Amino acid sequence: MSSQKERKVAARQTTSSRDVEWVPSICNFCSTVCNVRVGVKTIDGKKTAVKIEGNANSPLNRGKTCARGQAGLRQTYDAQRLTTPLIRVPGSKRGEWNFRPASWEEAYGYVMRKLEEYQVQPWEMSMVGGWTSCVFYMPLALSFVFSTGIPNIVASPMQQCVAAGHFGNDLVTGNFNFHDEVLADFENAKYIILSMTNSGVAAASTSRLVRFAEAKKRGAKVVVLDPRLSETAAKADEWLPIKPGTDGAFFLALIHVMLRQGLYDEEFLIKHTNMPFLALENQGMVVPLTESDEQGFPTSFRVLDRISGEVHRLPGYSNTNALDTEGKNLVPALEVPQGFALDGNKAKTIFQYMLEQTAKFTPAWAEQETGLPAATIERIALEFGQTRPALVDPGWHGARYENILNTRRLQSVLQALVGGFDTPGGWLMSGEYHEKLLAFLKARQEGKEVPVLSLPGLQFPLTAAGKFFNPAEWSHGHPSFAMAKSIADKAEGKPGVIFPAFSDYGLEEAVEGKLMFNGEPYRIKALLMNAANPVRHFYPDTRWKNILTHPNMGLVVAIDIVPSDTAAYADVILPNQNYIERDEPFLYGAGPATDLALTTRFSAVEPQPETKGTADILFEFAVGFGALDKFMETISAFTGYDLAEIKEEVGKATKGEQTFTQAIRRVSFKHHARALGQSPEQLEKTLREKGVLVVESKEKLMEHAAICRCLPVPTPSGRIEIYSLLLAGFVRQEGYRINWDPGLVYMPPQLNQEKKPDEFFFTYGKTPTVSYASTNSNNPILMALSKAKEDEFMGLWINPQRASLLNIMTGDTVTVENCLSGQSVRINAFVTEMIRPDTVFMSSSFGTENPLLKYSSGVGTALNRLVPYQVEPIVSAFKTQEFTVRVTK
Ligand SMILES: Nc1nc2c(c(=O)[nH]1)N[C@H]1C(S)=C(S)[C@@H](COP(=O)(O)OP(=O)(O)OC[C@H]3O[C@@H](n4cnc5c(=O)[nH]c(N)nc54)[C@H](O)[C@@H]3O)O[C@H]1N2
Ligand SMILES: Nc1nc2c(c(=O)[nH]1)N[C@H]1C(S)=C(S)[C@@H](COP(=O)(O)OP(=O)(O)OC[C@H]3O[C@@H](n4cnc5c(=O)[nH]c(N)nc54)[C@H](O)[C@@H]3O)O[C@H]1N2
Ligand code: SF4
Ligand SMILES: [Mo]
Repeated sequence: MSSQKERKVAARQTTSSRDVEWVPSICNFCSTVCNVRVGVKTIDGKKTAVKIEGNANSPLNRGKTCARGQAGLRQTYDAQRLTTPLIRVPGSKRGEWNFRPASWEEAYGYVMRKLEEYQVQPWEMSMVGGWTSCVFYMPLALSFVFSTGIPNIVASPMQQCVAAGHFGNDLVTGNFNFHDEVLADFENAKYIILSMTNSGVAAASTSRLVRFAEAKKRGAKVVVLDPRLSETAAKADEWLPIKPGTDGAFFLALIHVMLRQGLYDEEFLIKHTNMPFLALENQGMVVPLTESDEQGFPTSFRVLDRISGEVHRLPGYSNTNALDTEGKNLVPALEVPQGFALDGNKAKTIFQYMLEQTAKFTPAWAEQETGLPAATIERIALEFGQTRPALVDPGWHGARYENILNTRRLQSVLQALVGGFDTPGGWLMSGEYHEKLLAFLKARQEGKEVPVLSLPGLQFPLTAAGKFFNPAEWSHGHPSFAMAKSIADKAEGKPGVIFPAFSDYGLEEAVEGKLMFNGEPYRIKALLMNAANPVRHFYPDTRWKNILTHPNMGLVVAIDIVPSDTAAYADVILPNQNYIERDEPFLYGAGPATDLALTTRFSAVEPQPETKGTADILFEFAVGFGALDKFMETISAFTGYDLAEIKEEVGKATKGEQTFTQAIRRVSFKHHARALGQSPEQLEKTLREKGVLVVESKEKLMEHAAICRCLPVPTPSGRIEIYSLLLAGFVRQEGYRINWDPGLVYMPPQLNQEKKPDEFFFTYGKTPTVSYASTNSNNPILMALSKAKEDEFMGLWINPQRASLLNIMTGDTVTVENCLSGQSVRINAFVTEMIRPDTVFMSSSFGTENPLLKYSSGVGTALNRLVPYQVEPIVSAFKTQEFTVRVTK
């Protein structure tokens, strides 16, 4: 579209609001997944989207959207959109953008030929996906790889986002917040602490922001830990400019004070956590006294009953410590008397062990670490411990320091001390999570298996990712390349990674032919990417450019909407229907909404004629690989959908009577309609009208499905695990390392503390007007908003104290050099009091390279040109701030 034509469409789009039809959809600009409605008008005989608004029926975002969501329809009409398959011109290099338009048949034919030419074996391929692929196509992606024998998926919301932080939360609570099973109930909390988070709440994740705004209105006290005055910190009652990477010390000091002053919910700790469990010293570690079954799951624990003064056995998996294995009522003691012994061994409770472990973490100690005054830390501990309900936000983006898993775990422990799970003003589990947990517990009782995708909380990743790690799960005997790399590391005496789920760990070595497995090279020769932009979103950019341009890489396929920085490195680009154009293949739970609700997207406007849905592309590949039957069987096994129904509907798709997307969507509607006792047509009608169907309210769910009070959680013990049994398992498996200490420990960030005046701690974060660094940056409206705040949004934040020493003023171009890796970037300075003097900050939202993206290309500085490849040893999360930088004018 010419820009004149673009302006004409834009002008028409702002005319009268009559004759607008509203079609429900789900925003696709960030993983907050707000429910929206798309206003559609017929212009020149063509349905055209003219407005996007929040859906007022949504229990998630309550009718609101952020600027990015509202400006979303610009993506649909982006003049740079991919509208036809493209094949790289022979003789050109990857990265040059030299493509010719092709038909879908040609594109598929090209893919099949290349796979044959390079003799690509199933394990020599990897899928690569962004959060969109994860949230909307997980059932298909997992089924696709298992039916075609591909043991590799690299997923961008893991290593560089949620994997480490959320795993820390999940170890305590048993849920799986990676897929958003927790929503903090800000609006009912009276005291809120937020750490290392900004866009996850106020800048902006609408579903949280609406609740946060309500909390502010109701007068909750808000404390924000952030080295800079972020959008969220600006709305706080207290901004604590903490030294980067030391949040764990702050939380430990809070725990220290609260445990000693009795500022905890005693009944909750006694009943629903493992604090009263009796533990023994064993090889230098304190471990709870358990019996276990053959698989190593605990079958009993011991506690000292306060009433009888006797030791009782508790059932292994349960939500409560108030009943022993014989059903007798107990009040377990948090502390046992000095000299207490069990079977001749000195024993204490986990609570007492935690008191010992935290003894040194005084506010005065934390002052040394965090740079925050001890008196402030002490006061906040008292305030937090005495105000109910008090809430510490679980946090969202992780991947900054090796200690992030531990830090987020400590936040969860703090939340446990105030007993704030599934209670007003606490951490509320999503409706979908409650539904899964109920079904799981029922199946467990009946000795039945649960479909993988319906497993609640941690059970899901442990089972699903476990399949990728186990060579025996694959007929060709290869685990994922990431696990192969970890096995190779250990053989060389290096630590490796325990749980490299959906990770790119070892990918470069596999492409270069340097990764060995069972005495042979484990190669990766082909990549199939959907909604992924690793050249911009993985660290560092050069690593992925090397992977993509390496001569051993036989085939790169990218499914995208726009010519992204990564699509430029593909051999074949397949254009996707965009989010307002497409009917999705499934009904979904409404994100972290606390009501149990169903939602989906409805096609609002005609898709670009030559674009396809992701499901249909996967279907064509499954057919091409001769794996359709297995694909259908796996979808059924993973989702619990009826196989006969899948076969019937997909049969029509193979005959060309409907698309594969339509086929699976019909099965999905039938499946859910059956459960609701209504017809699929009725369900579709309701969803088309409302966009969201609330199946059971939060209030109802709380009556019979609240975690802890009513149901055990998916931790190994069913209790909230302040002492982590999973981490204790890592110690048994791998030997001790502080990273997996099952108790309460501090891991300082690995940062040079003796810095010269031009050396700084490095921090980054997101911008309210941009999602990630690419999803919607080529949007003229959003770009105009970003440019209106250019200094603040695109500049390097630096405090005037240091800036004046270095003779730097706002607008000056400075070089930022990574003191660890030597990588360097140029960026304009933004001199401001809003940041600690020893720290600089930059936005992670800019630096697009592909010149075809005319509004965003060349604007700002790319974060991943400064961050080296460094990962931590539990989930291979990136350590994106674990270095200092030198700033020169
Ligand atoms: N530099 C930098 N890197 C980051 C971040 C950052 O802020 N800056 N954020 C990190 C975080 S928190 C996360 S969660 C990840 C997110 O990383 P991703 O999930 O990869 O992020 P997106 O930008 O949403 O998507 C990547 C690609 O999907 C394309 N796309 C968008 N919509 C669609 C669609 O409907 N269909 C298809 N097929 N493609 C689509 C975009 O054009 C883009 O090329 O990135 C991480 N890495
Ligand atoms: N506008 C916008 N909103 C989004 C997204 C988006 O791309 N853009 N993406 C969505 C996604 S996928 C995610 S993961 C979330 C991410 O949302 P968040 O997890 O909230 O991440 P950021 O917005 O990057 O905020 C990080 C904040 O932590 C601060 N910080 C850096 N280091 C430290 C430290 O050591 N200690 C402390 N206390 N603070 C530190 C930074 O200054 C910054 O203000 O946002 C979601 N919402
Ligand atoms: S927060 Fe904004 S961009 Fe993210 S899903 Fe909601 S409306 Fe879309
Ligand atoms: Mo993220």
